[in-house]
Amino acid sequence: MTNDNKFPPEKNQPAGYVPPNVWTWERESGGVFAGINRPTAGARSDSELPVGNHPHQLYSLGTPNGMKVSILFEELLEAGYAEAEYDAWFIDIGQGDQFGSGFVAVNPNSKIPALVDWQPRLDSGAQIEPVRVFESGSILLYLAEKFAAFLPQDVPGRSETINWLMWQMGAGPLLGGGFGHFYVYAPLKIEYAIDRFAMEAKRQLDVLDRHLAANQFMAGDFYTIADMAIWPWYGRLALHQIYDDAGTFLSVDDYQHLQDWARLIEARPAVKRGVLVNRKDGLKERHAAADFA
Ligand SMILES: N[C@@H](CCC(=O)N[C@@H](CS)C(=O)NCC(=O)O)C(=O)O
Repeated sequence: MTNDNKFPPEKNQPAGYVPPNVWTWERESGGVFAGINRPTAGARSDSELPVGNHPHQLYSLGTPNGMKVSILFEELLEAGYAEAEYDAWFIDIGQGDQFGSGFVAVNPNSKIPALVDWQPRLDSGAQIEPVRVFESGSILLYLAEKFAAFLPQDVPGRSETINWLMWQMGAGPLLGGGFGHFYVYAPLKIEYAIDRFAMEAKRQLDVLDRHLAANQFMAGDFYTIADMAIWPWYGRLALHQIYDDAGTFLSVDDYQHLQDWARLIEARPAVKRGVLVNRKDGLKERHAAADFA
């Protein structure tokens, strides 16, 4: 790496820091989640995952990425798809549950949410492997296709739904890993980083607001898995429900169409249940509809 006068090291943070030629992991970076971060993948301990009575076994936590899937399950059940019953198990990412061998076998990327579907084995009657599904967008698509629900069957409607689903999967890390990390979790406030990601977060909010000015839902006239992917992040940000006072910092109340959509989704009974799943302050585990009582 060259350091000419345009980038004097004394302007770096910390002052004088110059990236070495080869990065090595010498110490934790500090801040929330630093204790679980390592530069390597794979299992760190031997532990099996629990399996309940339903075909769908969800291993998750009530974060925005986790909520996407529990909201879809609750929407499917609300719409009368009784075969969408599921067991939702609490994965404590702060304690490193995602690095247990059982979890890693389901998701080699060690992130919630992860799903195991035993239905194909039950249907075949043979000892075939259950289907593993990881990445929240993949899980939403898998379930929407399995039940032919919340995903339009016509080509334009299906494409528009997947457009916005993929938009969320690509945009979300800039909001979460970018803005959220530097605004809330980083052990020091870095103006450059916060400015960069606040700018991007606001640009994304404007993308949504402009789209929702002309569309009731993300894919047009119908509520789909695209809304379920986007709402836990951007809807809840608009409603001041994530990242402390980030809603104020980003002036979320200015995005009127986003506000209307966020409230519309929040009012759905299945969404109200879905956000409680796998939360210590909600329903830590979910095995039956009666658990919500
Ligand atoms: N792209 C993934 C992201 C999932 C993700 O980042 N999950 C976080 C919680 S919201 C996690 O499990 N973090 C644990 C870790 O990084 O070790 C998805 O959408 O499923």
